[in-house]
Amino acid sequence: MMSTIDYGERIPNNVDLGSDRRLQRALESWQPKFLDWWRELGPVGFQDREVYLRTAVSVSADGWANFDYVKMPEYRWGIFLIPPDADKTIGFGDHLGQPVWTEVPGEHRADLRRLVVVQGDTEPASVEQQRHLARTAPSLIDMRNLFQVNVEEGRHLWAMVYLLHAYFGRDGREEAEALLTRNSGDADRPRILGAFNEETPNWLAFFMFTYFTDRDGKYQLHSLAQSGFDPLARTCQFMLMEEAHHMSVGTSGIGRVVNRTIELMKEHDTDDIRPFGGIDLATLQRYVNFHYTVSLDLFGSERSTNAANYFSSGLKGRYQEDQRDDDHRLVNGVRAVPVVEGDRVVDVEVPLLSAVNHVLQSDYVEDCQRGIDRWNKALAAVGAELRLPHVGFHRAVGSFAGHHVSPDGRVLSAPEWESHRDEWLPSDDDRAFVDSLMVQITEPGRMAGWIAPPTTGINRQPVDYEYVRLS
Ligand code: BYC
Repeated sequence: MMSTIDYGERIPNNVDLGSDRRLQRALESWQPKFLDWWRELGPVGFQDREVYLRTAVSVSADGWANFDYVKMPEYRWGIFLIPPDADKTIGFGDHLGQPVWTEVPGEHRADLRRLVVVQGDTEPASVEQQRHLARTAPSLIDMRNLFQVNVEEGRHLWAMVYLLHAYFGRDGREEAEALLTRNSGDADRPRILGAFNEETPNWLAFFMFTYFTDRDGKYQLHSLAQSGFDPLARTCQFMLMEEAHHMSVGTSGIGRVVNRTIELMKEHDTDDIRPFGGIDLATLQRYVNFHYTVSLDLFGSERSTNAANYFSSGLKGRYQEDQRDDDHRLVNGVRAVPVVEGDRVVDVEVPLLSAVNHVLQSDYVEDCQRGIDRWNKALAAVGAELRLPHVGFHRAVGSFAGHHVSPDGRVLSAPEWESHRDEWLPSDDDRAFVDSLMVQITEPGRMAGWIAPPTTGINRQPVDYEYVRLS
């Protein structure tokens, strides 16, 4: 197994693709379809511009990436897995301690294919959702970050398509085709998971998406990185190295909006900064409420037999499974999960194994809170704060689906909840206002008025570097 990446190949890879002609040919016939999809549903405009992008050149933790100008359609999308470890054993479930699988076990084939397809489906979906954003990029560095995220989501699609082609035979190849024919928001052929059919209409939504929804990606990838099916684990481990940047785009993006909001509040001594071209805190809070809750839905039901089966079969573990101090089988434990009883939210105890989605979701909630805490440190200067709403608020999947819970956790009647909708979630007016602020800024180093500059540039370049060459 090679661990360096061969760029002489049509498809860069570190899996010795050249030694398996059948597989290589299958992937080479998928490649033009991917490129057609990229041209048709990838970023609108700028495809012939040189963008300062990161490309994976090795899988070693230090220095795995190279930065240079590339035109997006010429990006070297490839297949990169962390090298195998011959002594590796399965870390959880019924097969605990047995050697990891290098092929798909027949009895787990359908479940594994489903996990790979669901994961793969989100990657091109996010590119589709974000395709119009360059037109209103608030700065050149933001435009570059958008494109970086987009090409890497494209690479994550490659990662899943490789697994489908290499390990799932003919139905895998069919699933790989279908990943390009389902489209975000399409009435007949939508993407699989709810949040990936929502629009990402403006940059505030983009930063919220990269903070909240990409963070679901982090937790799901971590769980799959534990998988007993080793090729899946190894590919997810590498994807996580790329994913970190996507979340940092969200963290720093929201942080910069918050900083600009504080600046305007101080300058004009008012909360009502809309007349001065800033995003007021009430609007920011509504965007947090929306993106956080649609992302909570991505964890599936708090109680899930699917998730229990994935865990006991060794297909999908928990976040940092290897660092958890328990039996890694979860056959005896119990866990309190929230449910709605009458007009109250109460905890009920359920078998731990059935609650692994809830375990993952809770780790995610804690992680989301860390960003909120950081922004609140800055917001203390104006005596304000942002909050994560109650986990039951605005939910379409799991215990709270069909219930009407307020952001502070009260169970309401449908009409009462509806009467507050515009206080709690972005309203048409909010969206129109945020959209009205969106202007494209292309002069290096300059920022749109609603967002502060980032503190650092990319790859130690200055903030005013020409991250996208427009001429
Ligand atoms: N929307 O037992 P349940 C990322 C369905 S993001 C629509 O509750 P389970 C990224 C479910 O399919 C990470 N349907 O859930 C981020 C099932 O249907 P069937 C993506 C949903 O199976 C940003 C039924 O409801 N990766 O990488 O335990 C940019 C009952 O299911 C939803 C993964 O998700 C929903 N939200 O868990 C780019 C990892 N939720 O079987 C990329 C792989 C549930 O009754 N996926 N349903 O027809 C999984 O592990 C699981 O499929 C889920 C669901 C966690 C998503």
